[in-house]
Amino acid sequence: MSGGVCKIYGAGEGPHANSILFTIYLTPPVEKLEEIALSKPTYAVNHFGTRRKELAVNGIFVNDMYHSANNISQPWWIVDLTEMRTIHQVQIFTRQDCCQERLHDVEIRIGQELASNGDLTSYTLMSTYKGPYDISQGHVICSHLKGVTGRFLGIKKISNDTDHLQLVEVRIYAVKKI
Ligand SMILES: [Ca+2]
Repeated sequence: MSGGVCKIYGAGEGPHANSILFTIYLTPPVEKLEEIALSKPTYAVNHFGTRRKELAVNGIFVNDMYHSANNISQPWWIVDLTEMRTIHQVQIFTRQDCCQERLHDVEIRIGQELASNGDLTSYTLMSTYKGPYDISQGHVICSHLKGVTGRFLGIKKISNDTDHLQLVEVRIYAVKKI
C-alpha cells in the first residue's frame, strides 16, 4: 500500500478514516478527479533562501521545494485555485533528502477568501496529519470522501515548535468539470 496515513477529522468523516480506507473506498472514482494546483498562484510565510512558495506547485520534484524560513512557528502555505472547486484529495510530497520528521501536526484547510496573514481559522478543516513523517510512508495522502468546497487551500503546521514546512510538491484533486 503506497501513501502515508493522513488522519481525517473533517465533517462527517469520523476519527478512523485515513488514506488506506480512502484508497479502498474511493468516492468519487479516481478517473473522475483532476489535479488543479499545478502552476496556480501561491502565498506563504517567509521562505528560506531561494526556496520560494511557488516551487511547491511547479511540477519539479528533485531538490525543488517551498521551505519556510528559520525560527518561524506555525509556518503556512496557501494556493489560490482561482475558482471554487470541491476538493477530495491532497497529496503532500515533503522533503526526502533531510529532516523528514519536520512534517508533523499539519492541517489542511479550505476557504473562500485569501488569508494573507496565515490565519486559517475561518477555513473549513479538511484533514489533519499528525506525523511525524518518515520516508517509509511514501507521500502523504489526505482525503475527504464528501469533498470540501473553496477557492483557497492552506497547509499549516499547528504545533508551537519552529520546525520548517518543506513542500516539494502539493497535488490537489477535485472532481473534473464537464
Ligand atoms: Ca517543486
